[in-house]
Amino acid sequence: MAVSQEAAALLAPLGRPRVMGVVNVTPDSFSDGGRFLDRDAAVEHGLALLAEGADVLDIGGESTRPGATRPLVTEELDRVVPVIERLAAAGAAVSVDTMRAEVALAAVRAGAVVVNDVSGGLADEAMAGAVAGTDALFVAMHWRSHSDAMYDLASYDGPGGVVGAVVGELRARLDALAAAGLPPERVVLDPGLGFAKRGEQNWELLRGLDVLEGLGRPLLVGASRKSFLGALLPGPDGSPRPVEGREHAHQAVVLDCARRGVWGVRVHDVRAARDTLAAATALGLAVSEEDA
Ligand code: PMM
Repeated sequence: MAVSQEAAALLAPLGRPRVMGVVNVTPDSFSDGGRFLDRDAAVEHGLALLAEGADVLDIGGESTRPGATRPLVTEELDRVVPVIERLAAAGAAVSVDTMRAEVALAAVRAGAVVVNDVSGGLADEAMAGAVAGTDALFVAMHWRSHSDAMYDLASYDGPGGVVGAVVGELRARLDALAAAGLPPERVVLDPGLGFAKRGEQNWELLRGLDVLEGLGRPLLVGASRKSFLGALLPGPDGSPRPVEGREHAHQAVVLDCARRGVWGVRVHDVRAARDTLAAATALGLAVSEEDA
């Protein structure tokens, strides 16, 4: 199926990265601490992010934090579908952050125009075919396993190191998705910062984004609040900087994404990202991916 007009509009050149605002509807997300479990609060948070300039809202009902237990499908549906319905009705371009085909389909019926799968279709073999039958975009993130085992798989000893491995595995995802009926034109790629990557490997990936751009698809980058930023900024006792103190370093990443023509940044602080992108644009640093 071809993508919807709304989904196609999300791929049009904009001259700066799209800002995807995170709305976690989970009791245990490390960064929101469960504050938005309540649906009304999640909708309110989404509307606030929209008012701050979010181009897309990413609604997720499963925490991918290491050690988090997976919700039942019914729980995940119950968390995300009502929130998506209300935010889509309010005019937001909505993305659903899920690894489950059943949730993706219900989300698209509720108004989502993007399916953001951190496993790139690997966690649920029905995902690619299910999304192929809709008119939504698909975000395929680099992923090696569920969070309980992902750090055991954070070794990248082949040629090209972590960048070479991520490029090769994302290329394989593009091929597998196409074989399931989901062509590359409908896919956005994401290096999956923090997912089976240890501190320095995330910086290598960010420095190597131009190699990922060689895959010919728009890129989404999610660095916001992640532990590699905390590890960059240790306190006097060597402990990582807590989540709430990582935003300034994150904005340097957002600026670099603008300079490189990245398609989107997935962020918690939408206002900060839009401010950085406004300054990047005024400085002539922000480019569309075609011009990068
Ligand atoms: N990171 C998280 C969740 N979903 N989706 C994409 N596409 N890329 C990411 O980097 C990503 C994601 C985990 O972060 P959170 O717990 O702060 O939402």
